[in-house]
Amino acid sequence: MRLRLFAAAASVLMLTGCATLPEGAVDASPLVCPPGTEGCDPIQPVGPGGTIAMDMGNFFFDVTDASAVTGAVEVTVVNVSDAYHNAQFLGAADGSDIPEADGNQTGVGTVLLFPGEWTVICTVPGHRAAGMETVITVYATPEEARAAGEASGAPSGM
Ligand SMILES: [Cu+2]
Repeated sequence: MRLRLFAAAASVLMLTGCATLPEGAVDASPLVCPPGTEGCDPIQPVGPGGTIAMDMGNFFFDVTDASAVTGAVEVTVVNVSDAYHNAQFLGAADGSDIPEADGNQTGVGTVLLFPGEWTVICTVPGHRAAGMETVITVYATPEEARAAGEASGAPSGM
């Protein structure tokens, strides 16, 4: 038993021992891209976009229209409660809005989204934990969005 432990420890040492840095790597620093420099602009989704609409309240999101295709997506949030709420798409591309609305108001924001499944939360402390989290799918093409809408029987809005 003692011998086996020693062997395991030795192999860990050997593994870490192999991770020697190449000469000069210690002095290397991350590439800095001055904004606006060619080839250094943030990667943005390209596509027709589309719309997402959802009700939000204490403490839920209820998605009423999700026919979004990658690109600049117009997100409408209808606040059906008395309190402020918002809808942040976690990981959305640089330049995205966080759609928000005061109590009993409607807000609109543009969110830049790649295809995929997006987690949406309310950023007011405690609201996500209380239930304000949902997942919305953004499709790669209008055809894909339409097919998904037909498959689910939900109106695609397109
Ligand atoms: Cu909220």
